[in-house]
Amino acid sequence: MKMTFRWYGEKDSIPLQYIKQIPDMSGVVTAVYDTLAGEAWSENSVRRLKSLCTSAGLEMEVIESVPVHEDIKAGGCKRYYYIENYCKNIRLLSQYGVKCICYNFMPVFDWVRTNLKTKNADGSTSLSYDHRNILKLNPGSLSLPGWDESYTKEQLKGLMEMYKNISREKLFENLVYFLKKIIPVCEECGINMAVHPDDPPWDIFGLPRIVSTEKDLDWLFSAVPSKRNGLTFCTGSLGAGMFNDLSHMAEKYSRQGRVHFAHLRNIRYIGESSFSETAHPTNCGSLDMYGIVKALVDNGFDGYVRPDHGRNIWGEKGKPGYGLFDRALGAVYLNGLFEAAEKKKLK
Ligand code: DNO
Repeated sequence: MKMTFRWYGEKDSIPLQYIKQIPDMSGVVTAVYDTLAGEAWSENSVRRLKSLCTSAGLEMEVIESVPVHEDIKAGGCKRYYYIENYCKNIRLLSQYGVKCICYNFMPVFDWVRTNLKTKNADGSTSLSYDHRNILKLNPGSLSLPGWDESYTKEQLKGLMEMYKNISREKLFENLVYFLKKIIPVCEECGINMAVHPDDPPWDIFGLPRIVSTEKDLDWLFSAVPSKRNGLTFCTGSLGAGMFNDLSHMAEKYSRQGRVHFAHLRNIRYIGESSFSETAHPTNCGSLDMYGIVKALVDNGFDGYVRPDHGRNIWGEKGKPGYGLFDRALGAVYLNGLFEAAEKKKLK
């Protein structure tokens, strides 16, 4: 297992040196942010990112994300062009030592929360999602850290219209079409694709979501059997659905060699389809973090891990979910869980 930390490139307020100071940190998970979603990345940008990481003593083996253009998701007429660019990006990244690419296939919107600053009793703040408030949000003015918006606000309306004609089945077909084109390139380049589950794992704003449940994942892996077609096991995303049994899924998909990357964070259920993000430890939320880590380790998981959204603590003014302090605490806690699970396995 390699512990990593998400870094938003040179514009991130967190210096690479601080990330390096987190004990046992192997590298960063990053991306090129100077290019529109769907376009080919420039070699200069990738080279620069890599050299910044290397100078800080950090690896750059995971990219999150290479965004998937809406034309690919919707099966639009320019998808050939965007898939071609995607393949170019895979090839380029492999030349710079990248081993894993995280992406998502959520139409239009990436992860969604209804409140970015929910106050906790201890004075910290967390991201939260209350399903009753979702209809009050204006999709046109939403934006969260890390969203790979491949559209302008003006195009948003058109996109929402276009998706009215796209069923779950069609979306799934488009995902399989995309994977069948790019996986051979991944095989050639030694890159694993790790789809990020829908967050939260249900349809939003009337848009279908198809990477939410065990059934969805089973379909996906049987449609494209190559082991290069894998998963980002995101506990906070899958776990937001009470219907997902995370220890079982961690066991099953790591045994199948599908888990290339894990986002490990905890949430607390505040209703059937509502939750608040918490500190990482099991005792702070509703998910059994040790049970999940143990299931991964016992079943041969040997991929990348990163702590996921943290609370904002100690007065830090970071990007919501992506400050330094709570994520660093999360990394240290997760390293402890892995050490315990790995030693137990050897006994
Ligand atoms: C949210 C992140 C997501 C993730 C993308 C992957 O915090 O986990 O934005 O990076 O869905 O494409």
